[in-house]
Formats: sequence, C-alpha cells, structure tokens
Amino acid sequence: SSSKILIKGGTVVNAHHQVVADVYIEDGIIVAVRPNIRQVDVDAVVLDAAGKFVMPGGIDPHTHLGFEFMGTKSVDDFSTGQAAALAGGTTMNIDFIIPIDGSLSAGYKAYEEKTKDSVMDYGFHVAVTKWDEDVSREMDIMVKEKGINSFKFFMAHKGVLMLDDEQLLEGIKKCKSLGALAMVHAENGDAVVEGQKRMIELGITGPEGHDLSRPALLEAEATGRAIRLASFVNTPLYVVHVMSSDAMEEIAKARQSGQKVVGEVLVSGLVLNNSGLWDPDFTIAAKYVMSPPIRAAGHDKALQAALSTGVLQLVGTDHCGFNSTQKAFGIDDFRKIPNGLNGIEERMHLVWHTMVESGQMSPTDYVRATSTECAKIFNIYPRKGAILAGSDADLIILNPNSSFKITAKSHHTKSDTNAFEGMTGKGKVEVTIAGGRIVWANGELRAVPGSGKFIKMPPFGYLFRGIDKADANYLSASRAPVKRFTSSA
Ligand code: DUC
Ligand code: ZN
Ligand code: ZN
Ligand code: ZN
Repeated sequence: SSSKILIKGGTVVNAHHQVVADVYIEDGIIVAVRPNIRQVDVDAVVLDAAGKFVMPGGIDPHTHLGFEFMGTKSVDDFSTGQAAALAGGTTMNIDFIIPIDGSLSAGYKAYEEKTKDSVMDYGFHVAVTKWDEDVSREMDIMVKEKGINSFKFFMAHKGVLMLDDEQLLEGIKKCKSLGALAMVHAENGDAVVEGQKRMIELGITGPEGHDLSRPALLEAEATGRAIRLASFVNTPLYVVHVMSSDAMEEIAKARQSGQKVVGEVLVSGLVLNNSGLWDPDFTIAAKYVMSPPIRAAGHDKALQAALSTGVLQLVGTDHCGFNSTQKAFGIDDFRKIPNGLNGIEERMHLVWHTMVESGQMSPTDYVRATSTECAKIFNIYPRKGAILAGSDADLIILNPNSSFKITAKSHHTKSDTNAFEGMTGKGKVEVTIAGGRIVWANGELRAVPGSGKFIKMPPFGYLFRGIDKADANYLSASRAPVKRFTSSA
C-alpha cells in the first residue's frame, strides 16, 4: 500500500479536543491535520471518513504474548496477538518481560527473540521476580541502555513470581532512583495460598474455587499496602488490573490526598461479572479463570464509574489467552488452570460500546483512556497517543453506526474460545493504520511481519514531576535533629 494517505472529513478526536478535519500521512508520520487539505501527492490513497471518528490507535498497556506460565505458554505470540490487535484498532502494546531464573537480561534476550515478527510497535515493562544485587544492577541496564521505564512487582503468585514486602520495598526504592515507574500486581499472595487450601479441603476443586479462594479484600489489602509503601518512599505507583471496587477505593483515597497513584482497569473488569459465570461445563467456566478474578456484579459498574470520572485512568487487557486443552490442565484442581483470558482484539470495541455508546464517556475521554494516558505515563507522548503533525501515523477510523460482533468463530487471536463470546454493539473499527500503512480495512488484515518497531521509553516521565530525585533519603535525614529534653536533675 501507498506510503501517502489522506483521510478526508472525519471527526478527528484527541484526548483534549475534537474537530472535523482531514489528516495527511506521509512515510509513517502524520504531516498535517486541518480542514480541506488539498495539496497532496497524486499517488495518495484517499479515505472518506465523513460521519466517522478518526482517533489515535489504541495502546494496550498490559499484554502477555508468548508468556511461559503455569507449565505452558499463552497461545498468541507477537505476530498473531498483534495482528488480532490491529483488527481491533490497537496499534501498540506494552508487554511484560518475565525474567528467566530471576535474570532480567536473560528475560530481555528471550523477549527480543519473541518480537522478531512483530506487526506493530511495542514496548516493554520488566517484571522483577527476585531481589539481589544482580537484579538491582540489571534494572540500571534496562533503564539506561534498553529503553525501559517501568518494573512490575508481583504481590501474588507465591513461589513463582511473588516478592515479599522487604523485596518489594527495595524494588520500589530502586525504581525511584532510576525515574522508573513501579507497577504492582496487588493481591495478598500468602493469603491466596491459604484460601486455596481452604477450598481444596472443602472439596471445591472446580473453577469457582479459584474465585472463592482470592476475594476482593485480599486485592484491597495488597493495593493499600503497595500504595502506602510507595508513599513511604515518595515515588509514583501504577496498580495493574484493578478488578474490585474495594481496590479502586484505595486508589481513590490516595489520589484524593495528592499521591501519584495510577489505576489500570481491564476490559474484563469493565464488562464481565461472575453471576452465572461458573458454568458446570468445565471448558466454559475455565476460560474465565484469571487473576485477580472476575468479581461479583456491581464491581463492574463501579469500575466503569471510576473510569468515567478519572479515578482510574486507563484500560488494558492482560491479554493472555489459553486454549481449552491448556485450561484442562486444571480439570481436577483449579490451582492448575492457566490464568488468563483474551482482550487485545476486543478492547477498543468493548470500551467504546460500554463507555461511549452508553453515554458514560465522551469520545475525547475514550481516546485518553485507550491511548493518550498510556503514552503520557510511559513517556512516549505525543509521538504516540495523538493525532498531531509529527506524531506516528497510528490511527483508526471508527464508524459509530456500524456494529461489531465478537465470536471465537471469526476472531483473529489463536485461542479456541473467547471470554466475550456473543457480545455485540455499535461502534466498529473499519480501518486501522499502523506505521503509516493500512493494515486493516474491509475486514481484511494486511499485517507485515517484522514491521513493528520497539519503542524506547525514557525515564522520569510526567508522574515524576515535583518528585525530588535527591530525596532518596526519604526518611528526611536532612531535617534538623529533634531537640531532646534535658534532665532536670
Ligand atoms: N494474571 C493472569 O490472569 N494472567 C497472567 C498473569 C496474571 O497475573
Ligand atoms: Zn498480574
Ligand atoms: Zn498481567
Ligand atoms: Zn448497546
């Protein structure tokens, strides 16, 4: 396809503003955004977007492509998972590098290999799964040489990925010194193990046991604990996959007091709840097993409200699909069901339908929550997350009057099931442009293996503004010593 594209007459939406305008793209870059652009190359492909929304391509802040986990590997690799993303209007994902035997650099190498056939741009967070001097040194390398500015700490998945509080605190301190964002998977992993034992003792071995073993109070506890540790260190915190109103309220409270806490909600958390979810058919029930679990009805609505009011700032997916045969590892014991479900392809449609079509969010806020906020937090705005002259040409054309329907029969991800099976709504991504190429149009994918670029993310993003680098001695050692009372004797 041509390297020059003119998009005519659409409503161009950015996070701050929307306006009817044309967009002209040359060689992967947006070169002009204004009404009635006439001077374009004769070879330019012209797309009519009248009556449609032209928006920045989605950025999914939370995916696990080709993730080796729970004795298996998530089914979508970087080429199939990203192709599915493009078909759903997402043009960049940030995946989690998982260390190998605790080694960040070994993990980095493995993920570099995994991304060879990338079909869209991507970035990385790095998980920290143990703590020692080597890991601390490797964190320096990741930030200073590899273009990574965020680290994820697991407070759950005990014995595999989890850190204890001492290790978590060291990790958060290190993040602060590097200007990197500390991220947490917030569930109390010790209590989860206890909850799992309790379920097995009660003879509850099916998928519902997964849900019952890790209630929302354990998510709220860990969220509150991480927030307080980040406050103690005086550094920003990003809470991944907020799945309960209990955890959301911990974030709301901290933000109200001025603390820099970011909350990410997942599509699954917004649109699913557990009423009727634990079907007696194992295959149907097991596809919903993820951590933290999908909560009771009411949490979904509370999370929607939190997103629409800005208490939570952005939407991810935790895309981590498994096939029925993989889920079946846990047919006799829910603890062995690989955790995770899909979403990278469905996110843009489901958020539009649930939040915008329902009247809970404006198109500008939709762009903020699905793209711009992520670009800002990870310090790649306005190259990403905006339709401005000079930004990368990653954008979508969404027709608000056209319908989407989700089914495993026609989806592009590789899993044989879909957690959002049968969902329909209005607001269809008709065209996706990534890196200045039309990669999705007329229901046809034209993804080019190897065309995706790694996007470096510099440290000290906007969340660090006003945070004093030099107060690494955050216990206020520089303050004048307290005057002691002298003995009267
Ligand atoms: N939770 C999931 O459901 N999948 C991947 C990892 C995680 O923490
Ligand atoms: Zn997680
Ligand atoms: Zn995850
Ligand atoms: Zn509807």
